[in-house]
Amino acid sequence: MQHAPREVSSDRLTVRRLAGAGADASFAEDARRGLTSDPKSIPPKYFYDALGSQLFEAICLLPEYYLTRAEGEIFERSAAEIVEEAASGSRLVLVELGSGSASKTRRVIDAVLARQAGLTYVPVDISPSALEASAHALLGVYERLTVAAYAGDYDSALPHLSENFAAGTRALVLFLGSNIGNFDRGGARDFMRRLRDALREGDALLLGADLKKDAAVLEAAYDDALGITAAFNLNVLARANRELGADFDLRSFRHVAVYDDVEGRVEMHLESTREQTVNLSALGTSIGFRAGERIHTENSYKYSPAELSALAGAAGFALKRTWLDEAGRFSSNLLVAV
Ligand code: AVJ
Repeated sequence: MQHAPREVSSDRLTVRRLAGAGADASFAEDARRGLTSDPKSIPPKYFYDALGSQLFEAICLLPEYYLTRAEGEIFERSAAEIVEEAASGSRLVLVELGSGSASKTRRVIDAVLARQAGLTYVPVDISPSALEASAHALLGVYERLTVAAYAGDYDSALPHLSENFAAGTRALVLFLGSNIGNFDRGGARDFMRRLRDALREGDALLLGADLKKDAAVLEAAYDDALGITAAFNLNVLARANRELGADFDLRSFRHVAVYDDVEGRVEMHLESTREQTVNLSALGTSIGFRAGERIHTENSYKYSPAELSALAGAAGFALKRTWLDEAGRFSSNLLVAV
């Protein structure tokens, strides 16, 4: 159902910039807090500058990073069913949190447009460049689509979602690709409660969650042979050099990915390979590193089916149905706001 891109008229597109979008003062504050803490950390949302968003797209093509393909397989087989169950007879508005390139979203849009005449798509992404590129690409492909995009972090976008909820519609919120995995377990529940509060009873959430599995499979997914994930991780230091006037020597840090099976999470770190001092001129400060000292840059939590239904219930949703890929690595969970 894909056609060649054509010219896009801006009457079908709005892009609003919220807190957290693009180069933002919060990076300086969060970097200062994280790098002066023990252990050191930088929040993962700062991976996604223009290059970081593209590196993540490359990760999704890696043989080791099975998540994207597994979720794509579920959508290829079951998008029509998912949309049918989410709509339960009503017209849908489609929201996506962390939309990125929105390539998997196309199958969902196809399925919605097979059931209704037009569709409002509301993507939210921290990267304005990724958001604009994906919105233009989608509008070029889908004549019956209107895009109301929000550039910013999730929490800034939540109060705006209902601006797009016309009477008689149901929202289907896509939170795909294991994006939920960046929250710790309590943070995931709290965020989903805030999301629930931004929705109406009967609105749906399609939650893509990666499943707990063998450590070797998980660690390879976050430490690929080509070194793309290493570049993705190190890029946050390059961003700090550019935006915070820092002088990180990227060659003196190495990418580390480990699965902690007690916490059920893959951790990513940047490990200093020598004792060194890094200056951050925009912060007017310098940071010392011991040889082997790490900056914790990301957690990617993995779920069991039981944890997913508990999470849904604790956040004010009912878990209506779960779809798995053939190999049982990844889950798409349809939750309904109660
Ligand atoms: C975009 C958060 C879903 O945790 O799997 C991929 C990010 N980090 N490889 C994930 C990521 C390293 C990804 N999410």
